[in-house]
Amino acid sequence: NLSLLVKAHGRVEDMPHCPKTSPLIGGPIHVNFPSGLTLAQVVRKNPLVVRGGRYRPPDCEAQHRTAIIIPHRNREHHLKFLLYYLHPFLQRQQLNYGIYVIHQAGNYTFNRAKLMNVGFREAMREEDWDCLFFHDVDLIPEDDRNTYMCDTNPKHAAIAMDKFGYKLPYKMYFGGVSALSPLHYLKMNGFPNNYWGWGGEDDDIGVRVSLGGMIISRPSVKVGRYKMIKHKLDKGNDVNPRRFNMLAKTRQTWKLDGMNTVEYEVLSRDHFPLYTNITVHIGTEA
Ligand code: BGN
Repeated sequence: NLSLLVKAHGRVEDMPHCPKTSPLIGGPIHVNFPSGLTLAQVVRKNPLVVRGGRYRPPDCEAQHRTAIIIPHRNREHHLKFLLYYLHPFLQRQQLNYGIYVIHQAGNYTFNRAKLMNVGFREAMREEDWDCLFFHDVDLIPEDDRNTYMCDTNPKHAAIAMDKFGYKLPYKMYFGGVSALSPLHYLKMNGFPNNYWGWGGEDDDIGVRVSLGGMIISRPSVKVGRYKMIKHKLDKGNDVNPRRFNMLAKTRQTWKLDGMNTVEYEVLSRDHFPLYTNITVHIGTEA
């Protein structure tokens, strides 16, 4: 029987589809930060994760293909804890997933949103992902029912963070963790490339959602809970004083700046055991 032939990726074709709701999903997760945890231990705890931080359920065909995009610089400590929690969490959800860390090269001011644009393009180059989770490195999901799949509208997942008393800080908040399909992403021309430093880029992205003719969907506050790993404001990520002016102009600028204009140079692409690391030169402020 031809359909039983093992395909190029070494799998038998006619595995059953995974169920709509994974039987492995539990409820709240108790998050703490074990001292002395090493990446090697995280590797050992995740034997089914393959090169580049990729995983497919071993016994059923996943219904969802999700890429996690994590903008990063000098936060190895946070990344380790995120990987420690995220890998088992995504496996319990029976996803076909991959984790991409987008590392900004050099010491110039950090640009979170532009790194997301890079992550989108580089992840989609590798695989036909049907959902992308844009994920801060310091946020750990605290409930299994916060499923890392896309909705019919862009989804804001981090709606209840401990640092905001487990509720939204303001109605239009779109920061921390959000999920968009490739179609959503292109409809809003991706994210802005010109927010250098802390603040405002997530609000701009939220505005783009509505300018793209979409609305923000959210999980329930019971489920969209996250613990933030405490840290000081980073060096090289000063508060951006231009953010108010820029945010006032999103309506005029969103089609002129975004996925259609992003320019960068990939310096290296490493398929590490727990994630794909893309180090990128994204330039400086105009
Ligand atoms: C907001 C920031 C967001 C940040 C949240 C939560 C701005 C723009 C000012 C109009 N927005 O105030 O970027 O994620 O706080 O910390 O600074």
